[in-house]
Amino acid sequence: MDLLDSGQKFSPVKQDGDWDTALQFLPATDPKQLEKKPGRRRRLWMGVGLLLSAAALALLTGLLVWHFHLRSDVRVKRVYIGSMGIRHQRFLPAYEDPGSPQFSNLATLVRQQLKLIYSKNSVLTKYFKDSTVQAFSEGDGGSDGVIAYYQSEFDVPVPQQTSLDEAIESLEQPAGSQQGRQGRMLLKPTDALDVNSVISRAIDPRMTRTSLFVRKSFNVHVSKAGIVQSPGFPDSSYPPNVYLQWSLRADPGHRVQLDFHTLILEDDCQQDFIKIYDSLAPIEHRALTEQCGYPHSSLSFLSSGNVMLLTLVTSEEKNFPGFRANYSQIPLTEQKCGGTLTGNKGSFSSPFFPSNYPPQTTCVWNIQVPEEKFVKLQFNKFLLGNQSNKCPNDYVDVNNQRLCGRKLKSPVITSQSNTMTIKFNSDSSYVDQGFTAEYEAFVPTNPCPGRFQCTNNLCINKTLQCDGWSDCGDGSDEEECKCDVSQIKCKNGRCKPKLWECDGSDDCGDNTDEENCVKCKPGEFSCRNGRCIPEKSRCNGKDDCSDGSDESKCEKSLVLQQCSEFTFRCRNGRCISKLNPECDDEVDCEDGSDEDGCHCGTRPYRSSRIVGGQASREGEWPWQVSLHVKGTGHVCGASVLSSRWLLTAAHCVQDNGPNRYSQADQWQALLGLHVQSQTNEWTMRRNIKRIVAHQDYNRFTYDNDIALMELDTEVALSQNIWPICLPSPTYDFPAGQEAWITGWGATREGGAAATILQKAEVRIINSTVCKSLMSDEVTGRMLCAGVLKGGVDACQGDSGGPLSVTSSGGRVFLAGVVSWGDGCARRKKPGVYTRITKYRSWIKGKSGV
Ligand code: 4AZ
Repeated sequence: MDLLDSGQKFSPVKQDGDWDTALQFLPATDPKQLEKKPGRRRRLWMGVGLLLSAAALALLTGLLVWHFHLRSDVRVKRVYIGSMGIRHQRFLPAYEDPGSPQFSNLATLVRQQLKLIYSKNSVLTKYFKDSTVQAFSEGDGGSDGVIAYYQSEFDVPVPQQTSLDEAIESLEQPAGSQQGRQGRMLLKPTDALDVNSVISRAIDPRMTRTSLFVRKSFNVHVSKAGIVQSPGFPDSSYPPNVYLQWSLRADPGHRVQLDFHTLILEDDCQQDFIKIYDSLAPIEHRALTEQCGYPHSSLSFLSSGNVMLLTLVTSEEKNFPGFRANYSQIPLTEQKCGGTLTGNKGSFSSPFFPSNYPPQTTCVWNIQVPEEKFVKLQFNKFLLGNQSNKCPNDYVDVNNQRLCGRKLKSPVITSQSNTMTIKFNSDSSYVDQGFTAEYEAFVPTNPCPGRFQCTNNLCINKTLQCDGWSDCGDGSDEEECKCDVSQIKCKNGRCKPKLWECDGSDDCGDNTDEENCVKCKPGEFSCRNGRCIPEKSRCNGKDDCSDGSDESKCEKSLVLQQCSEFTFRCRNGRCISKLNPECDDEVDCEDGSDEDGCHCGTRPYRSSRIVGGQASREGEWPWQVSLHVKGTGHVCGASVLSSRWLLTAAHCVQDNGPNRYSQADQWQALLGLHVQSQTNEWTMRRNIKRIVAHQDYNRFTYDNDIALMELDTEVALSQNIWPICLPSPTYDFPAGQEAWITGWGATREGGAAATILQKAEVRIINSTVCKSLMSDEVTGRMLCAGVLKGGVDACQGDSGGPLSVTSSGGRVFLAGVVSWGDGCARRKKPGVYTRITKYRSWIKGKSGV
């Protein structure tokens, strides 16, 4: 279900009476062009009319083709947005007011100067129409410079558009060219202004859409901190078909800082988006970011100078709540990056981390450790734009090797001496969150004293070696292990419990534990039902095994003739072979149903008890709910499925002596809560209208421990309240996969409940192993997760809460609901969860989600 489309409705705001529709600072066409013509009504003439219309259409198409492609004299309007650096010009406060005579005087000089510049190029001078100056700001150089922001309009024959673009770009001279510094050659004795740089780019075409009938600009001084928000926020959605811009100015010698508190726009950036510029005009060259949808990266931005431009463009349909952002200013001198780092270990990060780094910034760190030692360095977070060859934009340079792109953890980089130099560089556009790095000195002959050295040079505790998990990240701690009698030896050298052999899941990582289960010949595939088929018949779209097992877990999605328990069923009833295709941002079903209802499982940008866990950050688990019994307080957890429905455990809603927990009026749900008894503007409190516990819940065995709760009124989804994705019946959560448990339950067996929402990482545990470990029965409708050496688990009060798993595409799916266990966090006693894949159609049937 598309939540924002169906359940949650954000009705478009009525246009505000005082909106300035007259202020046209970007080209817009006449909205009358959009009016529909009245249709023909008389049936008798319909046939004739259709014939004539077809003929007219053909004629019109022909004319248009001739008009635009064959006639070379047809001209189109082309608009360029630019900035001009002017030296030896003091910035006056009156330059901020376009109505002041000082503004007009300087604007006239800039327009003359632009005309002069264009007159020196035959292409530009031929097609130039006019320029307008939109704003001025203080120059980069400080007291004696001004930057003018302008737009120039050209009328150009269609075939000449490219040469016009080239001519405009040729105005920017690369630094170090024959004429010297950028733009310096533009100065002639006749010039009225001392111009030192000119940058122009064609405007983003989405900003000149004909449908944008409202255009408005706001000027904001950020010397006093404040808030900018989209019209109507948070009570109603932003208006359709608008171009809005906020010009943010800090005091000279300061940067503008803009931190988004909330940003919820339409998913399609072609329709609705915000774009932020390191400039007062939307010059593509100075764009810092473009955002749409519900981003979960850092949304805190800094300018390089004292100005920033925020723009919002919306379309006719699908309007969402919009945004709210806090602005402030910080002194330019506040950025302390780079320097000499000494000592045996330490850490450093890109400027302003975890905010996005500012553009046009360079920092250099020199690490110096004692003479007999070498340096090793690891980036823990590394988010520097797109990976590209030679990293021409933003990069980190370590020992003269450039790194860029986005990775979670880098391999360890080592030096061959006691020094290491790291340089960070950002260019003029598109920023990212940056990096954090740790360094450590080591003795080259003994790099990991008392610890195990991974192939990637990481050091880990020796106890983690050969424990079945890959702790190094490159698997080297699980290679060449001596296996004990209770283990099997995988071909790749790893040891795994014998119990995991032939259980249908590849625990070794090279499938050794699943081979030879049925004696199939080499080159054959063993079907789940014991049959042998040629290996090449796997994933060919045909059910060669007759149980479908050869057509599951395929990398490519093929539409299959037959469905099986291992394949994903599209809404049109056809099945596909790809593993976990739902909400992976790739359409696999012919009817697109694998990507329907995917407004779920994403986290807000800000992310930024359980036993053995740690406090989570606010907004990190927006689907987590605290269920309170009125007059008692927190009792159980739950997960948000939609703006109306929650999912919890059936054992939470069973009558217990005098406690009538099965009655909806006993409960209250707190959504968007972080700290118990500390609600804030994001916390929503709702009464419960209806409880639907599973009809086959067994209070002795905890089988079918699942229940739905319907809220009495819908909640608005926000950065702290967001649904988790539900897996389809064939979604695969393999043993060994990482999962997270969250809740306000007890922090040790028999202990007190947590105040701050806790989180802990566990792993999915193989069902055969789990059944052998637990004293009570674990059914196929249950799923085990935990840490077998103990110490990490869900506990009393966490029941009903989510077991969250992040898919390869980055969305979070609900693998389980906290149900039961043998105590809490005991060694070899995993937690037992309700297996959600078994209840997908039950949930759909009862709630419609
Ligand atoms: C409980 O009592 C409970 N260790 C929940 C989970 C677990 C144990 C007890 C799992 O709600």
